[in-house]
Amino acid sequence: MVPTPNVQTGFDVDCLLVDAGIQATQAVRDHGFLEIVTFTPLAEMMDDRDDRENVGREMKQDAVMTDKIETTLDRFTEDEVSSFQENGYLIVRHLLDDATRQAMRERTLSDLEALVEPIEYEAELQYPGAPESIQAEGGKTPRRLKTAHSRDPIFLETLKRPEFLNRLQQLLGPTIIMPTAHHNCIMTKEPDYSSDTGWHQDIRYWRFEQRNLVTVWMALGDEYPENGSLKVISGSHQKIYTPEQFDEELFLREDLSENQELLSNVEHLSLSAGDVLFFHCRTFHAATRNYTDQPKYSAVFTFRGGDNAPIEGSRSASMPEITLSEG
Ligand SMILES: O=C(O)CCC(=O)C(=O)O
Repeated sequence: MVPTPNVQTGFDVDCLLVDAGIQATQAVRDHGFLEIVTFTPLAEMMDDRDDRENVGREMKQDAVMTDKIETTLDRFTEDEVSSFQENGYLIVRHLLDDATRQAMRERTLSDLEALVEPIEYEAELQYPGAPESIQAEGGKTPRRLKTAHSRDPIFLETLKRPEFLNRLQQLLGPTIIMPTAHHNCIMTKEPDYSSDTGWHQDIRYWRFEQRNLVTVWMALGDEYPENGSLKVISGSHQKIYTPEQFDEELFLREDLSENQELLSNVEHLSLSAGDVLFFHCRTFHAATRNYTDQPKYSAVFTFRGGDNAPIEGSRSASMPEITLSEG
């Protein structure tokens, strides 16, 4: 099998850029194609730095001119958009640069240390594995740090970057609005007292004019099945379900024969630190508790387009929204 050549680009390292260019040229020569696995929005990086402008332009031009290059610049490729539409989710590897990820992680650790509210505790939801009550041993184990956007400007600053915003616009249209009532949190999965989340669609408790929202899930560390990474059912966002397929909390009933075909198509996702998962609000997903001795953290935000207002009086309309772009 021919190995997939790849190139990593970085924010701060000039020589890496030059080096990346040499590697890229060599890879295309050797293999006839190139996959850029880590991308930094070159245009943005270079626009900020006049003295580097020419190098950036040349590299960008090389990238678009070379046949068969598969690239993840600052937007999805057409294939990626099709893949998202077909499967209801898509992972972009290393979309989050290391410095940003570390800053998000540090904020997470300091807010956890001081238990900065608002926090949702595992005990509140009583999912399998959660402590019995807030007073029980491990009862003060957070499940998510809520209102992430107000904890640190880094979250919104990052989401406004072209590599996030362009992609959201490709999926939702030119206007991108972030409801702060949903997700907008740092999901935490602690080793000893975390819980299992059953199969669900996020839209189950949300109320918008259309059932069309996209969630961005940023891995602040590695995520894999043992520490409770997400599992998804590919294509499940396109199907129609009857109320009988769900339990009273609107989890998919795993005991029903009519749900078995769906449940036989589970994909276990693994994310490396800095990978970003985009998924549709109707895509079924679930996760186990964290079976390792290290915590897992993910920053999670949800977005709608301009033509999809929350229904008045619903929880979805109960908190302010943040406009990231106006079409
Ligand atoms: O990480 C998990 O346990 C799942 C979280 C989740 O699906 C959600 O909050 O919607």
